[in-house]
Amino acid sequence: FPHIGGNEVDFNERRKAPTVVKNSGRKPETMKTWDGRTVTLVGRGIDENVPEPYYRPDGKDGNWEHNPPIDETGHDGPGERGASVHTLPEEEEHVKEIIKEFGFNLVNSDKISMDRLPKDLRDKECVSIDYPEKLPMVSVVVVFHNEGWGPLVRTFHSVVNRTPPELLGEIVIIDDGSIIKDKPHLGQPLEEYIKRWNGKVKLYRNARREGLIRARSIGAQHATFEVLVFLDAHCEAGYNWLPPLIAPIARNDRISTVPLIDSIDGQRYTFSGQAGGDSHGRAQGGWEWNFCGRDTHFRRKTMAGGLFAINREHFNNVGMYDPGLEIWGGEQYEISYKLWMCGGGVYFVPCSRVGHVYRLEGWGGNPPPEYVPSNPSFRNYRRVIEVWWDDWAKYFYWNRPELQKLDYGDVSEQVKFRHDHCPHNFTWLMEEVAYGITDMYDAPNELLAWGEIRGKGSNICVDSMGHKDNDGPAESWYCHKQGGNQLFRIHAGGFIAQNLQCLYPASDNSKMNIHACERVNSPSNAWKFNLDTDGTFRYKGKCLTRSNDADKPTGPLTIEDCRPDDIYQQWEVNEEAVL
Ligand code: UD2
Ligand code: MN
Repeated sequence: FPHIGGNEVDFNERRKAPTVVKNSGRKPETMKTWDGRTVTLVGRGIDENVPEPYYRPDGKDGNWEHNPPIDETGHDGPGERGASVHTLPEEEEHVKEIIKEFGFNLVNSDKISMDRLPKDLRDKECVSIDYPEKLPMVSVVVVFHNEGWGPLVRTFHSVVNRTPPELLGEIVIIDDGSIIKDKPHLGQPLEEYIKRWNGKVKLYRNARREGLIRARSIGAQHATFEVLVFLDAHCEAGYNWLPPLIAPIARNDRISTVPLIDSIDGQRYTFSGQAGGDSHGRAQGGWEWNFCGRDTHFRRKTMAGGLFAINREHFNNVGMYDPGLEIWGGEQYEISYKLWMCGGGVYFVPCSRVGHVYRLEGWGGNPPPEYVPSNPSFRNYRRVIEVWWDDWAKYFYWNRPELQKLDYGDVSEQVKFRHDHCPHNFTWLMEEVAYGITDMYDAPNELLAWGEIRGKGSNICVDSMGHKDNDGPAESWYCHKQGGNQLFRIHAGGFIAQNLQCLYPASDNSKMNIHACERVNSPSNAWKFNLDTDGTFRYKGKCLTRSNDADKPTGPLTIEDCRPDDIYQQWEVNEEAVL
């Protein structure tokens, strides 16, 4: 493929081992670890010469607020300030295909100006903050793979339009192996289009798809300015988004900052604050014990997503992202743990807002991390867990026992980096950063057994039939040893779980439902497992029962009075069913 401004990049050739910098003439700082060793911190740390942001009591606009204000004349077309954009009936069929291909309604995107104004969702206090006068210049890094045109290009427009020109060094875009033959707009047309920015927007193409994680590290290696800002390829920068985001980094180069990510609807292109956040839409990143989703019950505070800013040298010093992470997922945990545990941190900056278009259902592309162990995310998760979680790893494996067999490659470089440079352990992270771990929803209950639940002496297994959220009953079906819908976990405290949901009898005991696990307040909504004795699974004293009809051995599972020596009420849990 043609490329601009550089050669095709082979990641392995370009990757350099992390080094410790001794910049600003200061001696590298050392710190004692939890186990009494001394490690060398990377990065400079706090620079007292950079003042903290200052809230103006006079209520006047802060020094970096757009001044003169952004000219709003002419901004009255579709989608301006986040006004809802509508699909016409005759467009609907085409829209469906477009969503399948790109994950967004590009027909509606094309109705909106590239220079539209976003909706300003900031707290009104944000406009009255003075940030340091002198701030570092940034390289905005955007990686993309097979993205649609409008949201991609609007990302560049929004950054150019709403970043003070003296701070915007460049926008580095990395085409991560897009298939130009299928997406011709990403070839010559994109190269022609970005010329309007006179070289500020630089395009590099990976020789092959590296995945978003290595692609970002490649972008960092092309970048030349002091601070890196990573954005997805379908973002819209908010009003005065950059100074608040980089001010904390100017003061302390060991910390990384995360803007508040506003959600842009992929159909109508409206803006809304984050779900799960407070009344201001302020949600902080977190993780569940199995790394799937960010359920509020399992929320752990103060972790980054994929949009963040970091001092470029510091990103290098911490070894960028673990290069063994593939395609998509888990890198936000890796970089967050690394930053916190190695003497820095991750901070949310509520006055910096960036809109992000979330993929719509029906997208045929890179899937979110559904429960398929072959998904590259799970390999990534294992790498992160094995390097950073210490003894806490058991909680992950209690929720994902089958992943203990998944190959995750070699992490010795990451382990060595941690050993040499990181003073804190995971317990410190949990206590000092994530805190609040006493609730039963926080730590999973111990895993007693996992695998298929097989009727004793039979070929019949408990099967969720793909149901969840109470949308249909779990039944019995022929054992297939493929895991999936027949993979269950038996947890102390009385839970039969699949993924993050649990099995419970319907109120009339005529069938089994699967839905969110219930808080156990009394033994009455807990299962009792007699795994080592009579093999019964009991709920409120009654037994889980499969069909005793030889002609119809599969079907509904019931809860019946327990009968001694009834083989149809006896179960075995076998780990042999995986993947
Ligand atoms: C979320 C994060 C994203 C990243 C990801 C987990 C937000 C708003 N987004 O992404 O930053 O942390 O979760 O890994 O927090 N891409 C490539 N190569 C690939 C696949 C994707 O370059 O092989 C690009 C893609 O075009 C996009 C970016 O990577 O610009 C992130 O991917 P996404 O937008 O599909 O995923 P999303 O928003 O769920
Ligand atoms: Mn995205």
